[in-house]
Amino acid sequence: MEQWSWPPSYDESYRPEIAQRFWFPRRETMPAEQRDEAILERIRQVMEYAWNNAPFYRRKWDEAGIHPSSIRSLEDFEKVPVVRKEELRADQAEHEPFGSYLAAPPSEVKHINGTSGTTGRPTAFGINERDWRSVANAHARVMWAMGIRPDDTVLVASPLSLYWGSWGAYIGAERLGARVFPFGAGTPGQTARTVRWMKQMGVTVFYGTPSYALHLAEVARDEGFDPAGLGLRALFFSGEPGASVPAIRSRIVDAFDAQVYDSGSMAEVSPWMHLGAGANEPGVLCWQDLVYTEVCDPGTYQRVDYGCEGTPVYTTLERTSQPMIRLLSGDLTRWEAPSADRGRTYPFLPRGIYGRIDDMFTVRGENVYPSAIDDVVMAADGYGGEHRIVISRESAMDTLAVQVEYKDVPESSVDSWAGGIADRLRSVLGIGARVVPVEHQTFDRTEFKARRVVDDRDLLRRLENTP
Ligand code: 8LE
Repeated sequence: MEQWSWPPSYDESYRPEIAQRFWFPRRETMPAEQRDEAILERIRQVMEYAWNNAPFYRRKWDEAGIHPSSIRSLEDFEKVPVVRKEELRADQAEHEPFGSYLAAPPSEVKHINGTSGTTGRPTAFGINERDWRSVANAHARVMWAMGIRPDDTVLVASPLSLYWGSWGAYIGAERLGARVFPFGAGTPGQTARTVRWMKQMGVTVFYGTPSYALHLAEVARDEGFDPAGLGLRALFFSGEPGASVPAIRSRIVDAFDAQVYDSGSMAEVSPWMHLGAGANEPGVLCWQDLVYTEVCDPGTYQRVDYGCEGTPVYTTLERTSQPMIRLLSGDLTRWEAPSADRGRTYPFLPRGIYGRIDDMFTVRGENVYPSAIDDVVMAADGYGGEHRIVISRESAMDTLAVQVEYKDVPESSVDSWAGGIADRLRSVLGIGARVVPVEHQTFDRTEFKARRVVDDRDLLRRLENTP
């Protein structure tokens, strides 16, 4: 039985036949224009609900002269002011603990999660039981599209603490009837144990960050296991770019000999996995009936045309505790029109989310995102597993060096090996960079999200002066 209501309510006993491709065939494959009509109606309901229950939104829209009843088209909706993460943080500081954008009675909040960031005031996610269940149902649906089935054992290999990503994967896997193995990540020495447990428990599906999967593969080899022999059928990811970055993706596919799926958006708009694509190819789908995604011009916050680049702005259509209405991500992506050829008639992000607006730097007139450098560097034979992008924004023009670990490169060829990467950076990205080879295992590995960009003038100067 297919459901699509406001407020959301799901038949918890429903599960498609194993061979069925779509969890909810109608919602996933209906003509996009028809879905957009239904979404418009749903947006009005969600706005009405937020207007009546969350003072944050009423204040914000009052100031902008907007009332939910004035939204008559998806173009009208583009005039609704975006919500920035700083606003949520400030509102929560003023209206502790969950902010005045909490639209449900505080007594209904049954789960607390939060932003995983280590800087600034963290924001708390107060989640009621209804939202917890609709997230579980949504994730089950998206994971079903990744081919995950009840006979799978799903390893959750991201921290099981405040981080919504891990809990979303957990409750989604549980809802679709799979076996869930919440091993987590982040405790010293845990990775070697993860490898052994994976084998012992017959894990078939991995969830975590791309950086962590690559680290896990290295540790498995050090422990004497071929990662391809661990028995994984699929790995799905969120949290950082990687699963749609070709060189990272192929490193993961080659290491584990398994299918790789990208997914993710922002924890605030969980189900964050609403972007999971349905085929073993890079890129992600925007499951618009769960979280309505507009790829917008970063200056006007209006939708850009299909084919163009912009920043995703998210609206939750199934959240009742802290609804997010036009939350600005600050990320970057390019979107393509829905096409029936993809099976699901959702807009498509062929390269996933590939950067953040504020991560961009400019080297000799070229705009560069760290993930583009990752792609070039990680495609090199002899890449040793980690690298650092060292930039300086000292002058109008940023300057750049890349420290790259090498492995199995003869000492006598290391310089020409580095020169080859510098040439690739110049020809592929059009940027001149100093490539500094460093030994394998120079850099720490991460069990969560990688931080490869170092903004450090002194280090850059030292590297530039290295012979
Ligand atoms: C490229 C989505 C989730 C729960 O896994 C997550 O990481 O949420 P969080 O901690 O709020 O971080 C959101 C940010 O992580 C996004 O704004 C984006 O910069 C990055 N991100 C998440 N998933 C992806 C991603 N970047 N590809 C992804 N698949």
